[in-house]
Amino acid sequence: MKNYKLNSSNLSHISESVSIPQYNRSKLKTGIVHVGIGGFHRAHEAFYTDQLLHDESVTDWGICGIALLDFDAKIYNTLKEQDGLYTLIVKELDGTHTPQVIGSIVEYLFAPEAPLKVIEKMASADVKIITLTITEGGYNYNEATKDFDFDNPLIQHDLKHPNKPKTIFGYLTQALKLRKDRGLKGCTIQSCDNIQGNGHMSKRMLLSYVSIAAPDLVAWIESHVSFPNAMVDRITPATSKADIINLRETTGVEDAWPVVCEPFKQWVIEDNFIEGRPAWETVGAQFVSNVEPYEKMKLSLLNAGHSVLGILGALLGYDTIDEAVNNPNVRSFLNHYMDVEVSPVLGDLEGIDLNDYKQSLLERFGNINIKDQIDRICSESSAKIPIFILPTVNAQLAENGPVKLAAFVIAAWAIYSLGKDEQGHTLNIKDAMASLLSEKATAAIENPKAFLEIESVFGKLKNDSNFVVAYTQAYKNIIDQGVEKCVIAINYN
Ligand code: CS2
Repeated sequence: MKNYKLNSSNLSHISESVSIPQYNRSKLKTGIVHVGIGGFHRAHEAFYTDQLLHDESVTDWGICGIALLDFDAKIYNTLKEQDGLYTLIVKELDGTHTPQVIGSIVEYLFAPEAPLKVIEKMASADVKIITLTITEGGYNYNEATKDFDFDNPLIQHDLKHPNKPKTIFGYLTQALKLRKDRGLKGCTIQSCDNIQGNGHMSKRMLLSYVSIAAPDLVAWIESHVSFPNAMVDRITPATSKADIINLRETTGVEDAWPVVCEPFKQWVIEDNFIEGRPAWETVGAQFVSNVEPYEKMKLSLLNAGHSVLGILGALLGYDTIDEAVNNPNVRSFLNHYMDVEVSPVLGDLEGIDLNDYKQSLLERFGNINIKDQIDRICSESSAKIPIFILPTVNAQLAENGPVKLAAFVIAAWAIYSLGKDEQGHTLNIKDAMASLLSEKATAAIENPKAFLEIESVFGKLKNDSNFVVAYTQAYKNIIDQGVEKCVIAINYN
């Protein structure tokens, strides 16, 4: 088999071994600007959109992918060399791989190199939707103040240099200002991040910033921009070297950065698009009037489940989520956490069978082909735990309900933050708050409660005696006996 570099001119050769976009990419208008072109976007929104573009009457919804951070240079360069094309490899449950070339990203920009081009693109009359995957931490929300964090030096930079911004808030403000000044229409800003009420959060954070950066713009945004909430889902591990080699060896496609993902996908979107939208429902997305129950369910079961498996699994020395969930004691812990502490606070989930959902999560976590990295799951836990786990804890505490298992996970996280697993191997901690976490974790050796003092993560949780008692006991037990013995000994009644 001959190898071909993935790019537009090689598509016809590649089509013999892999499915390729069956539509004319050069005819597409860019109707969507997407910020954050990591694996998740390319396995999710860009995939749905690619499916939709196979209907050749759809020509308004090409995507311009924006790499926002310096760190994203590599992905930008890859997309540029490959004319925006990449391979999505679905890792099926039976172990087979289904590779497919995705063509919906038709333009790409590297913000640190071309900030004005990015602002112009976001302000373009053809663009109706700006979508975001900027991670949980990207919204610049401070849990302690429950507000926008103006102390962030990048935000201070953007206030001083509006035409050379570094954050999403600086970019959106300038682009919306141009739209207003030019008498153009507004647009939709659609978050695709794992945050409860992600549309509300985007709106609130953006308006906080605009109220200082460009106060005259606030009212215009309120009447010209919509912020739909959405629940997004598809497990997308980091691509490994083996994935790149395997793709080349089995198909001849040389793709510098393919994306791998599970077969499952879900996108539940609030139908609130002020300037129109693609008919994503024709390719499997669901449009509903209220996304909240779906978001809550996904964040507090799937994402929290991931964090539970990731943190306990890391201490146990595992590398991947399937290893953790396939340990029967850890699995049983997760099952009890979901049933006893999470399910009761989810409220009414009309039309959803919660038991089926939880069962399907265990299957997805257990997919041994996915090999989702525990490192990926535990990265940025300081931004994830407040969204995935603490709302459940707070809801339970408000009702005097059970929090023992969540407290166990937080205690395990405090021990994880010391940087070693139970065998003494170094853990690869990637977290914007890594140094504070490590400092508080060290203080916690003498006084476990010290870890809960990180208010921007835990809020006032340290003042709740029920939680503190359960947490402190769990901390001591894990130090004395290790995670496995503790989870075997836990009394779930
Ligand atoms: C994960 C998510 O980052 C995490 O901790 O839980 O990336 C998860 O895989 C996705 O939200 C799945 O939709």
